[in-house]
This record gives sequence, C-alpha cells and structure tokens, in this order.
Amino acid sequence: MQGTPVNIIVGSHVWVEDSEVAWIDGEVEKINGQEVVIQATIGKTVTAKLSKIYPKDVEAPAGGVDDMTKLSYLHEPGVLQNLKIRYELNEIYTYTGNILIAINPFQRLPHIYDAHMMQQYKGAPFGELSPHVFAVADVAYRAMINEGKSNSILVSGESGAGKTETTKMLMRYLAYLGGRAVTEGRTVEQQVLESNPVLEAFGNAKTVRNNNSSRFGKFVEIQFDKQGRISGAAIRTYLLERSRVCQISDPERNYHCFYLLCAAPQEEIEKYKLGHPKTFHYLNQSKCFELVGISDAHDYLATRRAMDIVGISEKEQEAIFRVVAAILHIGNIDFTKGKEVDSSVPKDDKAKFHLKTAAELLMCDLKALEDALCKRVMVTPEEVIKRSLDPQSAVTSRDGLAKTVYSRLFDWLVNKINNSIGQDPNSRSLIGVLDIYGFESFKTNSFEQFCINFTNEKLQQHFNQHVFKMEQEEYTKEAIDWSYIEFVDNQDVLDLIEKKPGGIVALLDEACMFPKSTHETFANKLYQTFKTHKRFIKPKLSRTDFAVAHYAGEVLYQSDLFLDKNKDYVIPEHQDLLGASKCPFVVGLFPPLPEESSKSSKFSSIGSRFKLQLQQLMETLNSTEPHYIRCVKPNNLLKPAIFENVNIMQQLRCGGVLEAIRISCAGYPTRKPFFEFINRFGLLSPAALEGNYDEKVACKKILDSIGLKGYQIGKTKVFLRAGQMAELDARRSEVLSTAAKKIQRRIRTHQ
Ligand code: AOV
Ligand code: MG
Repeated sequence: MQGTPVNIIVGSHVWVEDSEVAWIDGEVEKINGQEVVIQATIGKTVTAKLSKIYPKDVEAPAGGVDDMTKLSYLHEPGVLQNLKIRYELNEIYTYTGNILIAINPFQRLPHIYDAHMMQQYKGAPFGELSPHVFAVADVAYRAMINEGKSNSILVSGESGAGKTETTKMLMRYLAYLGGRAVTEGRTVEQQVLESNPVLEAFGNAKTVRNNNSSRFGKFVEIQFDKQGRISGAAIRTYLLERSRVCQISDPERNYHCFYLLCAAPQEEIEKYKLGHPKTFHYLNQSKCFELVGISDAHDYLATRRAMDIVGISEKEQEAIFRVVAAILHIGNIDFTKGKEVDSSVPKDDKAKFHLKTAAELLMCDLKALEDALCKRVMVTPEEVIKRSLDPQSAVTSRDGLAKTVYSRLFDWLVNKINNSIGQDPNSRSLIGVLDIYGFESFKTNSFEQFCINFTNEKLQQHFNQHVFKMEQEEYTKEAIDWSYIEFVDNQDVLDLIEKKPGGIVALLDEACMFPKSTHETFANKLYQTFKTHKRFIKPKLSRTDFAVAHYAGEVLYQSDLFLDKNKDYVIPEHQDLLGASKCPFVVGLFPPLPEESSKSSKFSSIGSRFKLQLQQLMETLNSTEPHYIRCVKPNNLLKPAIFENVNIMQQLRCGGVLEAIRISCAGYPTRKPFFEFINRFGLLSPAALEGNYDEKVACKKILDSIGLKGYQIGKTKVFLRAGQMAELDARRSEVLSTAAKKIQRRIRTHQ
C-alpha cells in the first residue's frame, strides 16, 4: 500500500492501527524520531511507529466519495472509512475504479431495485448515477451491443455476503433490458429468472453463515440475438456439496427441498408417507427445522410453479419429489447385526417400513434394495460371491446411495433447465454471470475448501491481470509512461496446486489410483515433493496436515478425507439396482455405464474434473470483457447497520480489493484534474498562477517548486506517486500556518 509518509508533522491528522477497530484517527502531538504520540479522537493517547501511521484527509467530503479513486489518500484506513460513512447513509455500493463493492444491507432498502430505478440506469453513462449493480449490468450490456463482444460479471465474496442476491438483481436487470415487450406463454427471460428458485430449492441450505447459502457454484450464460434480446441461456454448476445430504450439524439445515416437501399439501404427504422433518434422520441431526420469516409450505408451491415455468413437466415433478422422499426414507433404514458373522439386517419394523417405502418410491425391487445396502458382490476367478457388510459399513453404503441419487438429481435438474430454455446457436454475444463460493478458511479445512480456494486463486489471477490491464489503459489514455509498474502474480500457488505432473491435484490422483495409499502416505509425498516450495508449509506438529500460503492468507488443510472425497465412484450394486428401476425417471438418473468401466471399478477423479471445469470457465472468461462485483458481509450476526471494521478489512484483502488498490498504488494512485490540483495547491507557488497561465504548465511549476520527482502530467490530470499527495498537503499546511503566524504577528505589532 501507500509508502511511508515522511511528511507527518505535529498537528497532522492521521490514522493509526488499532487491534480492535482496525484504524483510529487522531492528531499528532509529539514526534520523537521514529516514534509518534497521537491524541486519538476517541479520547486515548496512542504511541506508534512513524512507519505505521497514515495521513488522514481532513478535507474529504462528509458523505464519502462514490469512487475510491477519488480519495486523496488511497490507503487502507481511507478506504475503510469511506465505506463506513457510506454504509451509515445506506449507500451500500461504492466503486473502486471499475470494481463495484457491495456491502450487504441485511434489510430491504426501499426502491433501490424497483422498475423506476431500472429505467433510470438504462443507458445512463457509467459513473453518472450512484454506484449500483444495475450500472454494472448496463455497462456490460452496452459494451456487448456496441462492440459485439461477450461480457462477464464476476460476483464474489464470502458466504452470506450477498453474491446470489446480487446475481439475481443482475439477471433481472438484463431480462429487463433484453426482454420482449409482448409475451405469450413462457419467455426465455422468464425461464432464466425462474431457474433461480428451482436451483435454490435443491442446491441451497441454511448454514451458520447464511440462511440461504448456495452449496454449489454457478455460471449463467445469457445469450442475446442481433437485436439485443435474450435468445437463450446455459447454466453451468460446480461442485455441489454432497455430504450435506446425510450429515448436518446444529443449527444448520439440509437442502431446502426436503423441508419444502414435508410441508406439501396433505395429499402428497400421504402419498410419499412423510411426516414432520424431525422424524427423519437426515434432517433431525440438527434441531433447526424452520426458518424465521419463511414458509416452507408457501415455498413448496412456489417451487412447483417455477418448475412449471422452466419446463419441468407435471410428471417429472412428481418423480423428482418422489425421489426426494425416497432419500428421506433411505436415511431412516437402520441396521443391526444379522445372524451370520459381520452381516447386517434392517434393525426393526420401523427400518423395514422405510426400506419398503424407499423401494416403492424408487420403484425398485425390495430385496434388491436391501442387498444393495447390506451386501457387496465379490468376483473371484472361481465364482461370484455375495459378501455381507457389517452394520457400520451398511450405513456407509446407505449414505453413499443417498448422496449419489441426490447429486444425480441435481445434475438432472440443471440439464433439464438448460435443455428447456435452449441454447441459441445464432447468438451474437453473451453475458456471463458468475456466482461462486469465496475464499474459505475454517477451523478444519478439507477437500472442498481446497477446491474452493483453488477456484479463488484462479479468479484472483484473472482479476489481477485485468486490473493491471485497466491501469495500463488509463495511463495510455492520458499518455503516461507506465513501464515501471510491477505486480506480483500468484502463478506459483497455481503451479503448486495444478501443475501437471507434480502438482497437489496430480499427486492426489496418483494416491487414489494406488491401492495401498493412505492419507499418511499422501501427506508424506506432499512433504517430500514440496519441501522447498515457498507456498507450501508442513506444520511442525502434524503428520498429515499441510498448509498452503494462498494469496488471501495461509490455510491449513486436513488430509484425512482427501482420498475418499476425490474418488467419484458409484458402487456397481447401486448402479445396477437403480438402473433396473421401473420408473423411467430413476433409470434416467443412472444411464448404463460404457461396457469397459462397468467391469473394473475404474476411479474417476473429482479434483481433476473440477480442474478441467475451471480451465473451461477461465477460457470462457478470457474471451469476455470482465466486470467485477465484490460483495462484503458487514457482520457475522446477519443484522443491518453493524459495520465490523476488522472483519471487513479482512474481506477486502481476500477479495483482492486491497490488491487492486496496491496495484494501482504501484503506479500513480492519485489523480487530480488540473483545475482541482491548482485550487488546492496553487498557494505553494503563487508565481505559477500569474497572468494568463496554462493549467498544465502551472501544475508542473507547482510540483517542481517543491522538488517532487517521479510524478507525471497527463492530458487532463496530474498523476502522483504514492505518498506525494501527503507531501503536498504537508507543504500546504506549513504555508498556511506560516501565513497565519505572519498575520498574527502583524496584528500584534499593530496593537
Ligand atoms: P451469498 O450468496 O453471498 O452467500 P446471499 O446472496 O444468499 O449470500 O445473501 C445472504 C442474505 O443477505 C440474503 O438472504 C438476504 O437476506 C441478504 N441480502 C443480500 N443482499 C441483499 C440486498 N442487496 N438487499 C437486501 N438484503 C440482501 V453463500 O451462497 O452462503 O456464499 O454459499
Ligand atoms: Mg449464494
């Protein structure tokens, strides 16, 4: 960030770091060498190192500025203060150049998304109206129409920051711009919009961080025809969280659809033999069944309506919910030891009832279902034998079945929606909207966090390159030399993860293919291979954990489940069972495997497939003009009007906002139009303003008069290096105070 200000003097207004609230402001009282004593406005006296304090812009507008690049001092405390002032005024959007920062209001702000607003933003030049998601969508749309080039809008931020809400707003605005005036039946844009509630019902759940947390990543590609009307769409999804189907902890919930179905009209409850969510093992591991302010019964009907609109037939809907109900019943099949050694059987009548119901709903053979759960087929050279599973293994098998069925169901929905909306082969260009999980670092981090953080490294690289490019463009426009701006890339972390051969993903695949591997041998292999890698850390006290120094911070990963979670493997018994269902819908979820792979239990790697998906995503993004929206979660209580400084600072860091500012600081972070510059600093060199002066020449004279080096004069603005604004201000205060003293002296001599 901005270099150490050398021009701090007694009386300067400054920011000083504080462990609790990140930054506090105050006035310099004393300077002893490198030590500065500051009288903070909150009342206390603080002593800090000169290198740790930053100048405060006392002339900053009271309501903040709508673009960070308008700040006179571009540094962390300035950025934070600006966001805070604006948030208090319910101005949740702020630009940093072309990046939009959106702070979750956690309340419906009146009118900011209504039809009138949409109308106002339509075609308005960027930056003319207050910062808004509509403005970003509008720029993307105009750029697409005018240049015929595809655009993308990348929305990021941590869980609960508002990505999905932002995405929906963007889609609504694009549908408004690209919709047809006259509608007959279902329109493409309507279908695109209604895909959201359907995907949310099956892919979202309440978590500790967000009551409506998306448990998958999503890239929606909206296609437009020559007239700029929406003509097709494609939805790509990434890594649905499978484990949630069987395992949840208080106070979270499972996927919404389970609760919706339990609140369906009585007729359906009877048909699917359902009851209160608390009667199902997959739901009652948590005590949370209801969401405040949400009616599951209402949402069930709303989901059915949305399904109608996206083109899922009545019959298909019936099958979908039948499968959802079947999963709940599967979860209630408990096992106990059977007569033979290490075998298992349904525990009691209740377990038998659920087994029978599950078989009926999936329309498969009852005995075959029981066997698929409790037995494994062993093929030896002599014979085929059925081996029994102990109760513990039967439960694992059962949960495996539930997870597989659910994830297949989710994929089916995505496919169906895509087919039903349809792609436009003649589409001229598209706008892609990305709503993907932000950087995660929890107490325990597993394979999922690894993939998520890998995604974020990829996006971060894309972001850096873009920001860097934009900076260069601005310099070129003003005819400024930018040859000496450098920035540090995160390519080394990406190499560590995805390099082929030898990256972590490749080593994980190797471990998965080698039957004797365990997470210990895997971890050891990592330790050996990356002994000297700057981004890889072997923690001292662990034999299986490893840490990666990501751009947003270090994350410690627990390797225990990496091998298991990387294997995408449907147990052949499960495949055979459901492939033989009498319900065409269920069979459709389990299409027959190609001859070869069904014989051997060939492993397919989730990590490698995900890597490939990311590669494709990056290729798509690289062929578009990107726009960035960084969502910020102001507090962890999910409540309005609470602005937690330290928390927000951390997110700005992780989201690359500070990095963008850093890149900008590496060049010329402060830009002032000539007339503004002269207004503020003319008094430093009154001679420069004599007579009929040229603004450009005057600016140069002022700067030279105080011996500043390295600044540049553009076509319309002065470009200052980091810290130079502070230097100018310090000189200005000196001049002002000398002038004041002179006046006082004069008054005294006259008295
Ligand atoms: P996320 O998508 O970023 O989290 P959401 O978009 O689901 O977060 O937002 C979380 C909640 O914040 C929403 O349910 C709303 O209550 C509220 N919210 C967000 N944006 C707004 C807004 N512009 N106006 C009013 N309320 C808002 V996750 O999916 O968990 O990463 O996986
Ligand atoms: Mg979301």
